[in-house]
Amino acid sequence: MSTAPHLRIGEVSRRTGVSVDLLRAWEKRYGVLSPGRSEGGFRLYSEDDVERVRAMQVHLGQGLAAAQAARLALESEVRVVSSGSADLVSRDRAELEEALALFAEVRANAAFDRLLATLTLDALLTDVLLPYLHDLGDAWERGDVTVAQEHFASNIIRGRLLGLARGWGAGVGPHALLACPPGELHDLGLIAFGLALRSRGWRITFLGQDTPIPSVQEHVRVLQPDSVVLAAAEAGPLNDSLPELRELAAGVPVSLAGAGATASLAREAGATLLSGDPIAEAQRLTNGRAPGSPKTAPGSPKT
Ligand code: B12
Repeated sequence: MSTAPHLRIGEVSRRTGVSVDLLRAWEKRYGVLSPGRSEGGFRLYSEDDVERVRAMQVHLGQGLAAAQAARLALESEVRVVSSGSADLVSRDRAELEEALALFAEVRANAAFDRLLATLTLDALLTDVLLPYLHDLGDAWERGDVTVAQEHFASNIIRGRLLGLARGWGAGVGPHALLACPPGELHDLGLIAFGLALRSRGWRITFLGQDTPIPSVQEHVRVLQPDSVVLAAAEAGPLNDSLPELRELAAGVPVSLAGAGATASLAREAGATLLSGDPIAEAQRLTNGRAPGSPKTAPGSPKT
């Protein structure tokens, strides 16, 4: 990313949900932030600083000690794509696609590892995996890819994404409960969304595919998430659960997402619509939260 410093510390705090005091501590103790100076002598921070703070939150959320989390956050800078590595990324993306089509699990995982080492998680999802899944569906529809190839590829990707999700239930950030309604098996977008929320400091409870809404409701009472997000690739599963969705949305903020979620469905359910892609919506949900309240300050107690 490498942008010129232009953000005051309050803005970094607002974007990441980490308190100003804690940001200062991370800067002083670990060098996670490296500010420049405005003409007036104020410290100014860059988008890279924001990325490093987010990486720090992810590592803390995985239970690492602060010093170790900071070291990894500093190392993760190499994951940001620079223009020089764009060729490398397209080569690895092509390699991943070819390996998946050939049922070559080891090759596919190696290409995935290289992509993961080069790209931020947001970029891996937005620029590689989500477009790839989309293309895969088109190829399947055209008959260029068999059902077996599609199943193999989506299962490898699902496994890798859930591997990255390990520990996403830990931490003290806002809490999102994610599920697909009954009959819905497309949960890859929801997993991507959970990962994007996680890297923005959220805590995730993931119920996955085909979840009865009354069962979600039963556990919402105890888990008390800040947000429940239900995703579906087609409208049917959401439509079929409308009465239960209405009941759920009466007690907790509910959002509907995925290609099956429409504005009218969301209105009827008393839910909000997340109509964008998983990464953009994770950012929007995060921005929409008021900073400062105890449940909305990801990362704050750990120093
Ligand atoms: C992988 C896959 C499967 C896997 C799912 C594995 C899994 N664990 O998710 C399996 C094999 C189970 C499957 C089954 C079926 N599938 Co399918 N599948 C796909 C495929 C190839 C990728 C889906 C995916 O994950 N895409 C990645 C997501 C992120 O992209 P997206 O779906 O376009 O979503 C966009 C937005 O809606 C949004 N979004 C999506 N989810 C979320 C979640 C949140 C929280 C947010 C904020 C945003 C968001 O982000 C995306 C834009 O970036 C798509 C092709 C495609 N075009 O997507 C078909 C596709 C979705 N499947 C389709 C069909 C028809 C089926 C089956 C009915 C096939 C069959 N005859 O059995 C079954 C239905 C199963 C069921 N009951 O749900 C159709 C749906 C057509 C439609 N909408 O009318 C598609 C589009 C293929 C096609 N071109 O025809 N499928």
